[in-house]
Amino acid sequence: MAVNKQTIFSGVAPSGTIHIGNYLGAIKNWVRLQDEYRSIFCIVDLHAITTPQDPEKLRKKIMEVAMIYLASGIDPEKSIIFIQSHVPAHTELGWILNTFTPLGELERMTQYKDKRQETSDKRHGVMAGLLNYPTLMAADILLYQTNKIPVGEDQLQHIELTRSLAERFNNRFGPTFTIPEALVDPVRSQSPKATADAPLAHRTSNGVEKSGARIMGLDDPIKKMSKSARNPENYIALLDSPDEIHKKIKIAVTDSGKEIIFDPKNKPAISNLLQIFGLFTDTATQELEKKYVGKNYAEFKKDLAEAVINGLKPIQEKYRELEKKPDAVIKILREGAESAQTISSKTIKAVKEKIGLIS
Ligand code: ATP
Ligand code: LTN
Repeated sequence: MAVNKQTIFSGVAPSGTIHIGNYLGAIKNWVRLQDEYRSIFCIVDLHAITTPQDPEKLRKKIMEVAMIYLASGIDPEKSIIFIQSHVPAHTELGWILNTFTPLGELERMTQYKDKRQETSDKRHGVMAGLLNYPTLMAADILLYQTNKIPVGEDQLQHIELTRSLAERFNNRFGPTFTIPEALVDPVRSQSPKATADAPLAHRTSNGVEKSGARIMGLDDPIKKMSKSARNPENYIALLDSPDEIHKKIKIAVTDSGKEIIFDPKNKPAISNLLQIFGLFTDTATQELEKKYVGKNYAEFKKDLAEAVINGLKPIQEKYRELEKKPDAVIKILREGAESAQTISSKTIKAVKEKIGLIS
């Protein structure tokens, strides 16, 4: 791994069902980026426990996410893959950053506000870990002197918080953290050759504007596709069978009218399906629009289901192979943790010294 490369860091929490939104919004881009950047991909288990988890299921999910990373093409020869709780510096820096984070900044995070509703326990109310989720995420990022964070658009608010924490810390104690930036893949509306650094514009009914990758729920195109959705018809899981995929796409909500056009404001459902189609086949949504002029939703949906099935097939095959070799997967994760430990220990040592702890 060349030292002069910029660093990217990202993670997925092992909770709920990994879906094509996670893949298209995050993991698929990591695979492409790992050649260009020093890449660190984490299974953020300590983030998963900010909402209630069953221990047996959690253990399985952690392995599932690791195998999905590998099956999707994250290559341990090129990237560091590890489990967050294997590197104690994450919780150490997370705690330290908590002592520098105004409560009000955490309370206004959208993800916190949404999850607070869903997870609030009748007797005890909300758990403190849910509120402190973003400081742990900031620690994940800042420990590795990360330059870029490839994530879906829903994470931008957390990254803004990370940046302001880092800036404030640097101002008070001197340069300590690299100030990171989000890397959000744009919708491929014009050219399949678009890159995250050269964002494309996409057409909306009121002109041209930029948009980040956000896959919406199949049952409700106004809300993002979500791992914790109660209704499995909200998402296509990465490990869904061809039959399930056909069925879910068939019953996916559509808009009124018949035209297959990309217009997220007025036709959110069909635009979402076009976006999924485009991302799986590396085709501009404008090309797809042309292809489906005069065709009906049923024909379009049948082709879309085939495109998703074909796109997921190699991942699912690789996953089934990895399932047979859990020891090999654990070995990759242990080695990843060692490399992550080497990098992060330098940052945590510097932080402790700067704030007056004896390290
Ligand atoms: P939950 O809904 O339970 O919060 P999630 O589906 O958002 O979970 P995360 O683990 O929070 O999943 O996200 C993992 C990665 O996937 C992040 O980079 C996130 O931005 C991206 N991601 C999640 N959902 C979508 C989506 N619908 N479209 C695009 N990217 C997404
Ligand atoms: N909050 C993120 C998961 C996450 C993450 C990170 C992403 C935890 N730590 C560090 C990027 C960098 C999410 O996707 N829900």
